[in-house]
Amino acid sequence: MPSAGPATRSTAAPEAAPVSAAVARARLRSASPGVTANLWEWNWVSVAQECRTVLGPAGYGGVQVAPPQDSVKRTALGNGSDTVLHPWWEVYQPVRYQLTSRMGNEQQFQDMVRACRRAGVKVYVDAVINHTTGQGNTSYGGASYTPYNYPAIPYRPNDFHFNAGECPSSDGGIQDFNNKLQVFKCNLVGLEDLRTEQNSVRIKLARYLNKLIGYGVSGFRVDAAKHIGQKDLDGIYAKLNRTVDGHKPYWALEVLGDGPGVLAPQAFERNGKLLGANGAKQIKNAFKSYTQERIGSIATLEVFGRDSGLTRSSRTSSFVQNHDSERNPNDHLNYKDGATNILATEWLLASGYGDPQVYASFTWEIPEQSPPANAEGLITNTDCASSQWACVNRDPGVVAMVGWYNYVGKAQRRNFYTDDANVIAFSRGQRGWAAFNNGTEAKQINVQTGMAGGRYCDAIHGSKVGNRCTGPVVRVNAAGRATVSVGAKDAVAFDRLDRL
Ligand code: ARE
Repeated sequence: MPSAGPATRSTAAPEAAPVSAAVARARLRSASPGVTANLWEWNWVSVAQECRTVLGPAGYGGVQVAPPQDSVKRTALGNGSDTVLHPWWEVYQPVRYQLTSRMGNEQQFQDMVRACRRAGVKVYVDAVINHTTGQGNTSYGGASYTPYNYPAIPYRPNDFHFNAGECPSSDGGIQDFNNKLQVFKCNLVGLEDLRTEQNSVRIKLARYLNKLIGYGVSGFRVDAAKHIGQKDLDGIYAKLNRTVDGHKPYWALEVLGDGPGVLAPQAFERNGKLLGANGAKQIKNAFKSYTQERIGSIATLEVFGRDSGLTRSSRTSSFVQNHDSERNPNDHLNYKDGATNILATEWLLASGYGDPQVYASFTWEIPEQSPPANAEGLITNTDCASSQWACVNRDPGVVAMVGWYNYVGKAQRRNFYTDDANVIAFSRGQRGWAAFNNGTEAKQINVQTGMAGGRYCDAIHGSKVGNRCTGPVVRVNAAGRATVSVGAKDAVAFDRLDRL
């Protein structure tokens, strides 16, 4: 008997049952981040609250937060089109390693880490260690500094490539992103480039990161890692302590673009995990192409990963977007893509590629817009009910796929089906099955699911309560086949735990 017709998505936030201490402990023991929520530029109070009420209960293994160190605080607008006093990017300009940022102070940061860990959610920090600031003389925490001189750390002029005469470009900046010396030793968009080959600089950076590790942080997204280079990254990493859970810290390197040779993301696979920015581009090209209608075809996603030219799955932190790429909508999906963005996020969680991240942040009209903040630039509490925030991490379908991800584990993809247009489906071993329809019409498919015969509750639109399902039920016959309706821009998914 065919399943019920395509169901409508619910928009309610997930029910929150707090995580028990035993479950939290078991999750923290794992060296893998599981599914991470990238709550970019949420303040620490809001991250803590989200860990307790949403991330922990939903089974997210980690949360990634924005750069927590003290940063430049702009005091005046620049010239021309500069209309935002406190653009989001202030936090990428370190001036001191005290945690006095737009997101909160050092005590609030520590409280956040504690609250998240208590909910079984590990904390990953965006580490800006390639450079200091490139402008200003005022910081959120009240540090004083001048160009190439940061007394609080301290960094002195000779701690920078530019002053040491090591940057070969005419203006001290990176003019050619394919030139090794420029990429490693010149200033990225005017940001003062640290001499990371120097032991005294490495010691100061490691001291900062080890402080975070001491607070319970489990690893890092390394900002501008390409500009630090393989050797210096290893030199810094070697100085890092183990995490409080006893693991070497997670180390995800931001190596963008398709630079030649040593500058390619693949050339850093031995030095850490790589941010899957090129993968995010392929995801966008599949889900939303360049045609007039901007409707993509996801049939291509049968191949995704090393075989489509990306870094290896085991070396990748994968995502549909991050804070940079969401501002580049020609190449990447973002929250403005609505159902397509949710569907792509659900697919990523099912795909088995990389350590998947779900991105959730504030909404914006112009790319440099500040996050919701007070007049001083301090970020105000996240309010998912307001149109100022896009809490993709709470979407019920996304939450369902976090549970699905946790259950299927590393099971191999099997039973791949595609109509060669815009519907794909596959199982992960015999543990779970999912279908994705990126088209604008509902579609009924008859497929081999690879699952044991029985009735399954579709986790995207319902949940199993006792032996009943609050949403549509999929009937899998004794041979593993099922007839399933998949709604337009929608998914159907179940794992063995969803069997009625
Ligand atoms: C801001 C102003 C600048 C000003 C500067 C210093 O915009 O005009 O000169 O401050 O005063 C973010 C923003 C920047 C901002 C910066 C500091 O994006 O606009 O500058 O914060 O506040 C390359 C790097 C890659 C880097 C991108 C931006 O390889 O690492 O450029 N991305 C990271 C972050 C950014 C962040 C920084 C680094 C700096 O994710 O959010 O900048 O901390 C090709 C190349 C890539 C290149 C890419 C650029 O693909 O191969 O290497 O990325 O183009 O699009």
